[in-house]
Amino acid sequence: IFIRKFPKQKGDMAAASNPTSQEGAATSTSSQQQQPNLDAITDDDFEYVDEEFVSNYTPEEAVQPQPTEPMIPDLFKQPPLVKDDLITDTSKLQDQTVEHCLPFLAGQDGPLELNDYGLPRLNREKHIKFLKQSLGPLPGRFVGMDASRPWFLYWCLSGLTMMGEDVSSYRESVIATARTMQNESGGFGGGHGQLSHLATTYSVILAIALVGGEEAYNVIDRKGMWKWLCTLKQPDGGFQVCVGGEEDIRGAYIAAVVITLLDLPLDLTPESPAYDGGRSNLLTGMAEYVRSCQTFEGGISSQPNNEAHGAYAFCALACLALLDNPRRIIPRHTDTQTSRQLTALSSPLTSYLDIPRLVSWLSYRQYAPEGGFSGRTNKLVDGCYSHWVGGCFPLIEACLSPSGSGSEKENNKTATSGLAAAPESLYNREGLIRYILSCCQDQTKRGGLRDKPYKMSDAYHTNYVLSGLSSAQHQWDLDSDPLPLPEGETTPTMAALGADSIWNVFPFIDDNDQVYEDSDRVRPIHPAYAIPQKNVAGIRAYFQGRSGFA
Ligand code: FPP
Ligand code: K
Ligand code: ZN
Repeated sequence: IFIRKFPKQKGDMAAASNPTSQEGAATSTSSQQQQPNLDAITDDDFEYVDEEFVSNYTPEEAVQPQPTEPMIPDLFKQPPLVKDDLITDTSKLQDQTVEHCLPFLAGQDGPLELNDYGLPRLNREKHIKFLKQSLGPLPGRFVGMDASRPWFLYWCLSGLTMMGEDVSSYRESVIATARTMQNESGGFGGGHGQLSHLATTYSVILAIALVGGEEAYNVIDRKGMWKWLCTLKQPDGGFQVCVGGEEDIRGAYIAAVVITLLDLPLDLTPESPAYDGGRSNLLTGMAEYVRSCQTFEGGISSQPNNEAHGAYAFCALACLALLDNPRRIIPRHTDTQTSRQLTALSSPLTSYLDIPRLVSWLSYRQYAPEGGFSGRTNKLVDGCYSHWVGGCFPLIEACLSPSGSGSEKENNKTATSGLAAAPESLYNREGLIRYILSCCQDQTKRGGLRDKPYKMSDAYHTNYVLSGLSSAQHQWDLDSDPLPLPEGETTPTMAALGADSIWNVFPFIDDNDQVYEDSDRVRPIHPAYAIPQKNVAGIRAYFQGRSGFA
């Protein structure tokens, strides 16, 4: 039996229980009816109603409590109450963005059917159709995106997978396409004859993992990949994104993904710029490189001394989470009391980020009333940061939670719903979900998801908005404690210390704040690889089975 909460309006209750009360009549203007004072609603105004029970009642018997208007908290209905007096181009754009978002947040985006909380449903059919179309031949104006063809594969297959589609029927076409993109010198380019790049290599490998199957895995030239990665490895621990290209934190994250998914040998070839006679390997100095990208703001930049940006915060956390157990490697001791509390579980020698500062920076990324995240200080909300910023929280929450909290949660099932009580979050999940469902869906027949209202939907935003929705709708628990590091080591030089971490996932159920129906929950994806756990397990199992380059 599903138990569901219906909000009741304070005014209705007062009128029903005390018909002689003048108070309601005297103060109730029509505009107040449209805008009930939500602050005046207390917990007593909510009750559990058994839907089955209600539906078996005749209308005369049952007064079915219905909200008179969608339950939208003021936080998501009004411009910010505290504002800076300084007016600049930046502040004007920010104000304009709020003006654009408010009607969508208030459920006034056309004649849509809204749920009790004022939110449109996830328009799966339209988004699925949009992604399937984006996988097919694209019009001529997309010629500039030619080198991004592998990205389209990943974005579309990943988005479809999260919405519950079986993408194995794309296996043959992914195999044929990937073959043309692979270079003899290792790695994948954006198309036939294009230079290998880590970004295109990452998206081809994830696309292969998503369609799955030995024939697809077998396309990857592991030996070439290993040699190529060795030529990208730099003496300071990081990776260039292509031969002679820039070294940045995307390179480090993607290298960690490729090394662990393909179970590559870690030895460096003598051709590697980082080769030092056998003391260093592919992982040496990588975590230090990640640390060097944390900025004065607490966020992470693409390279040391650049501006902190959400996309790089995800790369940093996910990279560390693949190198070692996040509980050990992510936090770093500092002298403040908060830091001591937050890093109580970690060892000072082996952890790499100042988490209190990073959490502070990440928290500043979530805006009200928009509810979504921006990518950097003084910039605008954008749906894709639902993943780049939102995707940081499962990694941070997991590394700060006590070990084994997943199984504890199972035992704490509440009697009424049979579901786990919602733990606290480091960000406002309701706000993000409101932004995604209200502002990021293209409700025309085009479908797809987008940056913000009045922007065009595209495959990139469709995928990353859905990834962000997925992380907001799930709770991840790291179920493994750090294994001891090898004798004398203070830094990860072994693959799989992190990639082997066991993660448990639960639907995030919040009895107070779940503002969407369970049918609008998308599938979970691995917090660091950003594809489902079963696809990670499939490709890893295939390559772990082979020693050397047979
Ligand atoms: C700014 O764009 C965007 C960046 C500085 C970084 C973008 C990088 C990624 C999205 C992904 C990197 C990760 C991998 C794994 C390849 P903008 O100025 O248009 O947007 P903004 O105003 O929101 O900052
Ligand atoms: K942007
Ligand atoms: Zn974006």
